[in-house]
Amino acid sequence: MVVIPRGLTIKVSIGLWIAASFPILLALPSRADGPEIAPITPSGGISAILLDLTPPTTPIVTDDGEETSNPAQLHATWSSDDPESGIAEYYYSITQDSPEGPVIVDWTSTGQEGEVTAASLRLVHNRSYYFGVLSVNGEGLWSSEVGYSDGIFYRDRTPPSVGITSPRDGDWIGGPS
Ligand SMILES: [Ca+2]
Repeated sequence: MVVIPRGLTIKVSIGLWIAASFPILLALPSRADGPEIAPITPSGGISAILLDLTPPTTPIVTDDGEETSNPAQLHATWSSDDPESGIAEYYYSITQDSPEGPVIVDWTSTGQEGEVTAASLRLVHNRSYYFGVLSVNGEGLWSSEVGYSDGIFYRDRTPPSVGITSPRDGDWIGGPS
């Protein structure tokens, strides 16, 4: 146990500061995988704050297979874990041609939903589309990398419509006279 005097501000990790307006008992963990647990005990009361100093895992993202024929929507599912503070929020984006390609859906929150159906899209024939997903844990830490799907190809399978303007419907187009 380390006792931190009243009035001190200590930096516990990147981006995390604790203002010691009361004596703080900081218990460093015995676990080998890092200083993730630090109970804080104000004088006169008992409370504990779980500090999560590790980001969530990079999301694993799965789209709907090799190919789609729907030009208007794309769907994907994903998962990411954080055993200490859980997942608070996901963000996804969609790019064309490659994970680094042109953005067709910019970063959008799905809350805690591990899937999305992006609608009102206008996919281009014979192009591939990639979902990128970031996760945020309960401590506000972002996954250190974007997880990407392996891409889904859009192929237009709708036959073109043919409009016949001549002869018009019902026209008599001749025969033996
Ligand atoms: Ca964590």
